[in-house]
Order: sequence, then structure tokens, then C-alpha cells
Amino acid sequence: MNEEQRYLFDLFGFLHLKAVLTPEQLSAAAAAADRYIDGAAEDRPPEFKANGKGHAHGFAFDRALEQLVFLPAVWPIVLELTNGKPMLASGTLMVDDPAIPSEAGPLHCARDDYGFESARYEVRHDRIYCDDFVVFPYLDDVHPGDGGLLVLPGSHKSEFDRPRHLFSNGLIEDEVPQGILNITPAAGDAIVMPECMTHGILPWKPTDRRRRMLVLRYRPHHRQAGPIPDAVIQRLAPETRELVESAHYTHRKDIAGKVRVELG
Ligand SMILES: O=C(O)CCC(=O)C(=O)O
Repeated sequence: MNEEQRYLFDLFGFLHLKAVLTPEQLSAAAAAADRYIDGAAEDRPPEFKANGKGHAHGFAFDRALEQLVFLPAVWPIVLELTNGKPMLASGTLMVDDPAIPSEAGPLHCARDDYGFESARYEVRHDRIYCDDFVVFPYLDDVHPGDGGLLVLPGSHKSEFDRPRHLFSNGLIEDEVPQGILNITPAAGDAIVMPECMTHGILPWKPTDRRRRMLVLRYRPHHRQAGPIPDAVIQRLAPETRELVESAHYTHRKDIAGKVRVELG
């Protein structure tokens, strides 16, 4: 994590990293995502289930998607935020599709959903520690007015409960209230955001375009491993298998010693 990223992440509670996928990575990942989304369910292993927007374990569907868990521009950030103890807890492929009715997702965060003690964000020795965060690599362009991700900048450090009537009672369907930001990444960008950051979703408006992105949930490896079934783990490259494992506080994963991880 460089000085500029650390300053912005700490100040606003998210990072918008531009063009972190190469054009080749993007077209391979987008094609693989379409094979999952448009393919017949009976042609996929049974663990790969689609449920509305969510396509379970999308990161593991194809190597072109799997390699996005180690994006070179994001990996140093994952290492810093987990204090050198990275774990991937889950990696869903999310899709807003004009063919599926799109609803607003209410404002929420880990604190709201699971209590104040559920997610840590703090600064130690000039580095940021965060024990639950998401990386969203985008496979499609999002333009202002399209809808998509909403964030409440600065809320990752809020010490107070959000008065529920604020920001359209937390359900933003159209006009974005002052203070809330609609992030509109381009295909190939990635967003990094702590789960203790208040966020929500605007309905998807375009009638001729999808919004496809991975929701990669990272935690320090001493936290509980995510709900990734064995059959999915067996498909993964050795490096990703190491990434999804939980481990003792004192353990050091081999991948954590690498500034760049290539899938074997
Ligand atoms: O759809 C999005 O942009 C974010 C989805 C998400 O991860 C959430 O609401 O927690």
C-alpha cells in the first residue's frame, strides 16, 4: 500500500484503483463470467449455483477469474490490511442484469448487521489493519446514472450508530442524498472497502448492459474460514488453496512472503 493509497483509504474508507486488470485479464475474466452466467445449470458442477444476482464461488469457476484474487496492484494492500496473514473467505460473482428486476440494497455495514465488535479497523505502526474487507474487481463499465455501489465516506471510523431516518431512511432508490457517494468504476478497475464502511446499492437502470464484478472477501487467516466447499477448494491452484485456509495467529503462509503471486 503506498502513501497516497493509505491516506485516501484511511480518510474516505475506500480505494478506487483504476485499470488494475490488464486488457487480456479483463477479456478472459469477462468471457469466463459469461460462461457461468449464461451456461445451463446442469452443465456446471453443483456447487456453482446462481441465486438472483449472486453466482456462488464465481472466483473458482475458471482460472481467469481465480487469478483476480492475486491482482498485483491489490495484493500488497491485502497483505497490509491483514497484517501479512491473508485469507480469502469467499468470492461471489455478482451480476446486475437487465433481464432480472433490480432492487435497491439498503445501507448497511458489519457493525449494523453483527454488532460493534464484529469488524476492526485501526492504524498500528503507520499501517492500516482491517479484519474484514472486500475487493470488487469490475468486469463492466458503470456510468453515472446507471446505479450500483453506494458508500458513506468516512463511516468506517464512525463511533456512533447511524440514525435510521438519515439518507432516505437508508433505502436509496433514485436520488443520491448529500453525503452518500455512488461509485462508478470502469471495467478493469477495483474497489477496496472495509465491511465496517456503510454501503448500499442503487437499482441497476441500464436495459442493455450488465454490471458484473467479483465480491472477494478477505480476512486475517486466524479468523474463521469462509463457506467454500471442499469440491470447490479442490479445483483451485495451490496458491489459492493456501489463501482460503485458516491458520493459527503465528503461522506464516508462503504466499504472504511474495510481492506477486502467479497461479501454478
Ligand atoms: O452490489 C454491490 O455493489 C455491493 C454488494 C455487496 O457486497 C454488499 O451489499 O454487501
